[in-house]
Amino acid sequence: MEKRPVNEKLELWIGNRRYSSWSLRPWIAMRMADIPFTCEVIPFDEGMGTAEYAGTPRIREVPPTGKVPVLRHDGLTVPDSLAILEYLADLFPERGLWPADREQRAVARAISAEMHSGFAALRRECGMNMGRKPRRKEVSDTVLQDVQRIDQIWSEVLEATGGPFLFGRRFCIADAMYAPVVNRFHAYDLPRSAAAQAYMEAIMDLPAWKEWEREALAEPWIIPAYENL
Ligand SMILES: N[C@@H](CCC(=O)N[C@@H](CS)C(=O)NCC(=O)O)C(=O)O
Repeated sequence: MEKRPVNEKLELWIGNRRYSSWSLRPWIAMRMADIPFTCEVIPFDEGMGTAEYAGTPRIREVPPTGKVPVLRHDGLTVPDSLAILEYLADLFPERGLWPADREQRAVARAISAEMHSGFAALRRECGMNMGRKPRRKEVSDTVLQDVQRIDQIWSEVLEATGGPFLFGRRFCIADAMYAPVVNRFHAYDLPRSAAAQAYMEAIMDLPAWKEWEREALAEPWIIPAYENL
């Protein structure tokens, strides 16, 4: 069996909590699994122009990909939200980051992969914004197709597992992968079923969600381009 690394200290680098959807994924998974970690915000460079951010923005220098999130552990640098979540599942097998049931795990992995590689229109037109006052946005047909597909995924798995989370009573990686979409559905008041609404409420009621939201609203960085979507 693989030996557990000696150094248990985990460091997560994230972007602006207000906008960085990919950062929310590992952050909320670690909170929900009660994994201790330190967290550093590396703000996006857009619209900064302040003395503090003069020169090369740290986001271009620090993460190897020029993007966040990044996990650092025991001399290892893991970029990419899904790769980080997989690494955490390996490191903490007892925390149930993936469902215990093999078939459920296969579905959880498939819908996580679908989220990671898909839904480009929704991501482009309805960026995550923790500070947006919920108001309806008229969206393109392509976005509506994304929204309907996500609603279908949520409804089918919730019906099969009984909720309140996608795979039952334990928050898992699939929930973390879809957490930013919960904000998008809410903030842009996108059309959704009662099952999707109940799921969104379960996620937005979590103390971890409220902690992220509180810290997002306390940030000094407002990026007009993201506010005017
Ligand atoms: N596939 C990567 C994507 C990471 C990504 O695009 N991060 C965005 C923030 S949500 C970023 O760092 N953008 C900064 C930039 O492109 O300047 C992941 O899942 O972590």
